[in-house]
Amino acid sequence: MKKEARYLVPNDFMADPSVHVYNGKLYIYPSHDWESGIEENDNGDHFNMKDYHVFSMEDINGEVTDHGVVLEVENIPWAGRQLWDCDIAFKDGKYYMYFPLKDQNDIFRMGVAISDKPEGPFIPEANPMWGSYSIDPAILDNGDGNYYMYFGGLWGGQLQRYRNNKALECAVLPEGNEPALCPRIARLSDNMLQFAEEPREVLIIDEDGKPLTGGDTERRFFEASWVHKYNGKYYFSYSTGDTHLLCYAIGDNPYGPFTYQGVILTPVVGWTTHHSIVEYKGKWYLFHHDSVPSGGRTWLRSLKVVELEYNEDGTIKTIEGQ
Ligand code: FUB
Repeated sequence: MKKEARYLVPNDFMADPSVHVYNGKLYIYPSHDWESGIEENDNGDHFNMKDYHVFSMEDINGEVTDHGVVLEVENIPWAGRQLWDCDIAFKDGKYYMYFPLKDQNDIFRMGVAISDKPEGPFIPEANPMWGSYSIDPAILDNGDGNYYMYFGGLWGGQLQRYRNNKALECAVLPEGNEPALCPRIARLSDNMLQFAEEPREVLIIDEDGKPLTGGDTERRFFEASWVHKYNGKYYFSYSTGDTHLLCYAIGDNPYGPFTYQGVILTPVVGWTTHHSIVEYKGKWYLFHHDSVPSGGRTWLRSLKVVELEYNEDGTIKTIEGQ
């Protein structure tokens, strides 16, 4: 389906939007792209982001307020480089920002920063979360007092360097009929600052119950986890990375397994595709990005929103990215 999308921040480059409704407003937590001069490579070194802004809106067609810089690499005690996609959770009057950042050994870890307000500023903890690795945290508030972090990303996201939560000597990417690498999930501790359990694999299976394979690049997980609930089901959505699709799979509980359903968004202009799905004032929206305004420069991306619709059976109507 071809649909009209709206660019949200035309005067700057923002990507990877995580969107939540707090106090009746939409709050957008994106990555902040900039021209750092680093050459494009498969390791993602050109995504050399150094701060986050927060944006809010009271109406999907209304003004977008920029709340300014809310967290910077230079203020994070354990920082190396590259602030990638973040997400937020609210609990007991505090807002927790979870962000992936390379440490001083160039290893991605998850950090936490805290604020009393959804618009920040966010104050970082002194150390990354114990046992954390890879990128793209997405937090599910399950509504029962439990919060879960989904995470992981291939290639520059370093997930192929781990098995069973331990670092490998050499990275291994499954190929052909080998089971694909899965995103990870861990319940968060009561104080929201650590994992409350060892991260587990989130299985994505096909219609016959078989795990998706590494060679199935049009369907297997690459990065950009997001989870939302619709009609009592859990929808796990993600990017297929090098095949540039946003896909989704449905499960009955936060841990899955999730059964592959189809494509939410066909490829956009730019290499990456990344999103969030949120309900606001009775409608559903897909927030995402593309590189049209920068003339296709993959590291300079622009935020967009488009309405997302379901079929009667709960499947999502595919949206054309271009
Ligand atoms: O923005 C940097 C990385 O690009 C994100 O973490 C990935 O999901 C991809 O969008």
